[in-house]
Amino acid sequence: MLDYTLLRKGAYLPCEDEYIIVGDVHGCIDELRQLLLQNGFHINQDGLIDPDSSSKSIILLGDFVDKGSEKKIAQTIEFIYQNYYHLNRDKSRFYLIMGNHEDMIYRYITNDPSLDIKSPKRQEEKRKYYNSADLLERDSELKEKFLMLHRESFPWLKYLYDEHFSVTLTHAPCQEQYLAKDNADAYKKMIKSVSRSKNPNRTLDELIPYLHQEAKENQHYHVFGHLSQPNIRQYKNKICIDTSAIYGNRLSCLLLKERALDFDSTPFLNQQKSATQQYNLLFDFAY
Ligand SMILES: [Mn+2]
Repeated sequence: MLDYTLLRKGAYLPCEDEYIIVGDVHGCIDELRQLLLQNGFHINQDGLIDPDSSSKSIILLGDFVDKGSEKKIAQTIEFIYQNYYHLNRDKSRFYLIMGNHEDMIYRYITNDPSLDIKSPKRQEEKRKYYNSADLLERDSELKEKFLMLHRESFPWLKYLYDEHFSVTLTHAPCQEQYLAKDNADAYKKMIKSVSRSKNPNRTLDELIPYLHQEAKENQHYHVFGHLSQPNIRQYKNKICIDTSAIYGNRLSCLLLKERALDFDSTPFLNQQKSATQQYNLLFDFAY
């Protein structure tokens, strides 16, 4: 079991700030840098973001590790680590949300006794889905940096502008009864939803019916990643911004300022081998 008491509690974001909220990076460091550059940030030769180059705060929606090449995952962790402490020196400008991959990597590299790490099944899973674990086990400095970022991650963040407009951010979609709640059960649901690979014959809308059933025509948005999609998927107030960068598609972000949502994205830059997947489309119904 992950000790959810170690996880930071969720938090409310200052509404006077504006935000760039980036979906699942999975080692796509070149695309992350490009997305920040095209949104006004300057990055110096040492990889440091100039805090005065943009008034936006950065939020990563979780799953910045795994799937990418080891080299790119290492660069991603270094970039996030150095800029996390650099940008947050005077005030909060960089936030991290916990993804299921950060959660699992943490459990592997801290030898979570409930994981039964030595079992062939776990070893196979580690090799197949959690390739950052091996890298961090070989590089103790990088592992320390990852552990510090893991400790800083939030299960949820909420931007509550007024009674008509709010945006709740989590890594995975979840039922509203768990959304922005602070207990171990809710954290689990906000970090990971039902596995698609274990349910290959069911559509995503069948697997997580609560998402479209609970969707409402209002401006209390729930924005999440986790379910890699070919494009940004929105149904009413539910929005998925994981557009499959590491699968060779695009890295996307939500831009949030006052009562307005905007979106941007950048294509996969082919600086590493892309992963493969079959799209299982969210909100794949006529509406
Ligand atoms: Mn995920």
